[in-house]
Amino acid sequence: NNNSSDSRGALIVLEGLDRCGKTSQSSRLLQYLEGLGHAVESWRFPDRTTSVGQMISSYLANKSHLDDHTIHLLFSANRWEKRLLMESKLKSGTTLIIDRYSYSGVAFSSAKGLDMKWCKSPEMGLLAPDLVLYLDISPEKAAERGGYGEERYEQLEFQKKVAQSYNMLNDASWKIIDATLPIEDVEKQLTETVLDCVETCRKGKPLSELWL
Ligand code: Z5A
Repeated sequence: NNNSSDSRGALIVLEGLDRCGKTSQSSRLLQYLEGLGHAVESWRFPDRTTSVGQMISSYLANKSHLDDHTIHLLFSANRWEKRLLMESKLKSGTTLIIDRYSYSGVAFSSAKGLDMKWCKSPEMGLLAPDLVLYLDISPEKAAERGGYGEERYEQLEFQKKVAQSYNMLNDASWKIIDATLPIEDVEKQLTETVLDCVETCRKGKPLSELWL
């Protein structure tokens, strides 16, 4: 479809272990695409600003305790509460760069021992990313980056299990990026792939839903 008013934005997700550099790269990608004149926004999950997000935030800060299934469903609900807005932004032509999404939901909960199939089910019907950029780094190397903070999950043994879970989620929309390189080199690996994806979506690639 060549009618530019029909062209949609791309749904681009950054995933990876804690300290892999997602936050740094999402702001760089935002600036890069804005610089080229694209309509683009950067989002992150958990979105701690909603009431569900505040429950998640307090759990992550170890200020509240929740059953593993309960927190899993809250993370998912936090994505569902943004689904309509996400779809309307994409359809109006805005590209979204998202720091963590359903893959984090499944990888972190299944690393605790929850069944992976069960973990995937509440994600069904959310919008599927056009591109998942997995910032690949070993848990040991990630831990060297300034050390871990105080939040739940920021422990080496747990991050190793998360890495194993992520390995099982890799599908056709994934691109594995070497996240151990200097920040500028990681960015270079990302920009070309992202531009291709934005272009493909602009040309009319249909939106689809999780979970394949
Ligand atoms: N979680 C979940 O369980 N279920 C879900 O559904 C979702 C999430 C969505 C909070 O996420 C936790 O929630 C998270 C998963 C779980 N727990 N963990 N672990 P969050 O997004 O709030 O927190 P985070 O993802 O762990 O983010 P982070 O600390 O912001 O890390 P980052 O974004 O990957 O990295 P960064 O801030 O860009 O960089 C970290 C440091 O490394 C910083 O000092 C940088 O300057 C440095 N850095 C970055 N890139 C490089 C390179 N290339 N070389 C050297 N140093 C670098």
